[in-house]
Amino acid sequence: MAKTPQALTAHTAQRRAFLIQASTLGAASALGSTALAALAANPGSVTLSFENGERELIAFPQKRPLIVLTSRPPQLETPFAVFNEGVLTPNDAFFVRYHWSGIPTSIDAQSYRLRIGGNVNTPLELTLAELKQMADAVELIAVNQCSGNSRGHFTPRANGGQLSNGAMGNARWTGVPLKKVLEKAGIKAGAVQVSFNGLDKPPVGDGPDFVKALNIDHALDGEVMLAWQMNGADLPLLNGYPVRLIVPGYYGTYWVKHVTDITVTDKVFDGFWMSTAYRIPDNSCACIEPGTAPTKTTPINRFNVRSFITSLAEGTQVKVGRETVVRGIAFDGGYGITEVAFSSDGGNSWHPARLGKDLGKYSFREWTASFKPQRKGPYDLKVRAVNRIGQSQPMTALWNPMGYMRNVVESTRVLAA
Ligand SMILES: Nc1nc2c(c(=O)[nH]1)N[C@H]1C(S)=C(S)[C@@H](COP(=O)(O)O)O[C@H]1N2
Ligand SMILES: [Mo]
Repeated sequence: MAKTPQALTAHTAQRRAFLIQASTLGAASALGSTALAALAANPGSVTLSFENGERELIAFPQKRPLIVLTSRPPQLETPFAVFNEGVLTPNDAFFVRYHWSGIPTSIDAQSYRLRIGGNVNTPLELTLAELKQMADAVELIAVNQCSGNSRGHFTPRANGGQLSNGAMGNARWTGVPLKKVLEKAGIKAGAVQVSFNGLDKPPVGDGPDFVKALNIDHALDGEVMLAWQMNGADLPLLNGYPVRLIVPGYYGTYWVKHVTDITVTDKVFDGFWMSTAYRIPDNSCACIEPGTAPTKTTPINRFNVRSFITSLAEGTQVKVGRETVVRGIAFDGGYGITEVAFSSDGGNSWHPARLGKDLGKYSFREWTASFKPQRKGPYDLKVRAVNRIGQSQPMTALWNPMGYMRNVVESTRVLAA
């Protein structure tokens, strides 16, 4: 396959994949649900806009064709065009991330048990039905985003899966507050953290099992949830059936899937995935000079601010003198997006975008802006969001060795003709 210039983005590749597909089917060339249906028929491949960005699109169980990073275990990225379908990410298009290939391939909801133990008065062992009756069900719209979302766009290259911008998704989660379940078990004095383990395992038994922990106050904040539904349907198997943890505003690494064991600890949990992996430079930008090593690290935590144009792909042609409504999404770690600015001249001048419906401070926030090119030629479109506490996005990428938390202001280059 021909090498793709750096300038192309994931959605250009996606669009090109569709056009190839459309031509083989003799279909019309509107990007949207028709495009995705066409892709489903014969998924093909895409080229992400960084080195070695060629990826297959494959439909795993309960999923439409998604961008494959690895098959064993499944690590699947959402094609970027999906984010323009709506503000909620459909279950069959939601990204998938696992660390170990020992994933459950079928789960019996009848024999599933959730155990709550450790530093508690009354250890519990709950069936799925019992968990669902533990408290009134609550719903929350929240973004799940992998720490390494967009990692493939870093230069110098950062270690880890070379992902474009599709390791994120926004869904309506249904479940019970973790707090209610922990209160039923009764937290003993001296509790420090709560750890979470799921059904998946390292393949050979000698790697560190994937276990994550939250501080006790965080676990009891009333927002962290044990969820069994997303977007009104059972969780897809690959997204954590029958129950997963929802940690609003926090990176996906804490959102443990197929959770079976919740343990209250009386000291800081020191498993590999907390003490060694998923750590960021312990400073205000979580960044260091490219190529250097951090002196002190801390567990990754809340999302920073991000925003994307979803309605126009890189390389799209627009008409001179005609108004185009540009649309996109913005989100942050839960303070809420208060402002989105749009630029059509590479960031020289900025104009406020209109914010769409507020679906809660953990959700994608839709925005629109009008763009009316007055002359022929290329335009560099940019978008930049600000949250309630004034945090925004950098104009140049902040680097760290694992390529976490990328949130640089993105560019979408279009051509007016
Ligand atoms: N059991 C289990 N849960 C897990 C993981 C895992 O490897 N095993 N990976 C975590 C990471 S790093 C991410 S980004 C999210 C991704 O959630 P998704 O696969 O539903 O998109 O799951 C988290 N929960
Ligand atoms: Mo992740």
